[in-house]
Amino acid sequence: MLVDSTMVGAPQDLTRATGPTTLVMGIVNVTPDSFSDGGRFDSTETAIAQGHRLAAHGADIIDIGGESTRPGATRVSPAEELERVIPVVRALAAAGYRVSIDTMRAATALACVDAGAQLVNDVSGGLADSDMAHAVAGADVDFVAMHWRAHSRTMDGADRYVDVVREVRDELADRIGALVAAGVDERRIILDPGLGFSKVADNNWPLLANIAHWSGGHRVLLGASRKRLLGAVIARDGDPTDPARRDHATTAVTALAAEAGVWGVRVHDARAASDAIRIVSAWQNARDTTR
Ligand code: PMM
Repeated sequence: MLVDSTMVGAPQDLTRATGPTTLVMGIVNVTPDSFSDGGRFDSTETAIAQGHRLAAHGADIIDIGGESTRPGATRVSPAEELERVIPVVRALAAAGYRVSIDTMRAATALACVDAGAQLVNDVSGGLADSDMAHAVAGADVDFVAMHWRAHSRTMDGADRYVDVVREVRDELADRIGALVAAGVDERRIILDPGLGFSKVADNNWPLLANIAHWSGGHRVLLGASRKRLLGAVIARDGDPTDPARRDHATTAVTALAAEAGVWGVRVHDARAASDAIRIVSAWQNARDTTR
């Protein structure tokens, strides 16, 4: 039952969402070397099984990538990237899930759209491959344009900012300009601040705290899951460098993102994210209907 906001005081289900809620994008890295889950899903079978698991745990979108973007990573060949992702995209799209392809290559993106992907997630926002903007313009897909300055081998050397919020806003605006000039419908562009990409831990927090200042009303995707910015904050006596121990911190970011109206969160633990978003919705609905 949808909540009627005029029924203040009447018995009603305050826990159901009345509007769009933050989407959960579950991560499937078909790679041997991603920082957080490298090697766990690097066979076609384990990757497909992980996609099913994420969907069962509440993921709205399954994001499939075949190239690690961890700092220092070397690139895989286009052929190898395709070989890793295509069977996984095909199987999970055929299962009825909304599939996203995480790639910087136009050819990989197009092949995956042919195989059923509905969203292209490009961590370079179209910068790494000059064919990407035209490819996306001709395809019926949403496009995630992430803030990015350099490939993994050199990105840690491109992390100087005077005003990180303004610079990310301006650099994303350049990307939007180039994409729209190539024919991409601006409404199909989703912006991502690129947490951890060419950013030391402290560069990320102003971007999270000031989403409205750089997103310009576009839909926003956040990829904080298990990243170093979280490890830097929660470090105690234990091992702050173990990404798998950052899931509670990730869930805290998800709740705050949902409260801020973020379109989607890209996470490893779909169940935790989905739970957090439902809790935020219940809280918001009670606030909206009983005030
Ligand atoms: N981070 C990673 C990979 N792909 N895509 C988007 N849109 N945003 C991100 O922050 C992002 C991404 C690297 O993290 P992983 O190794 O855990 O996949």
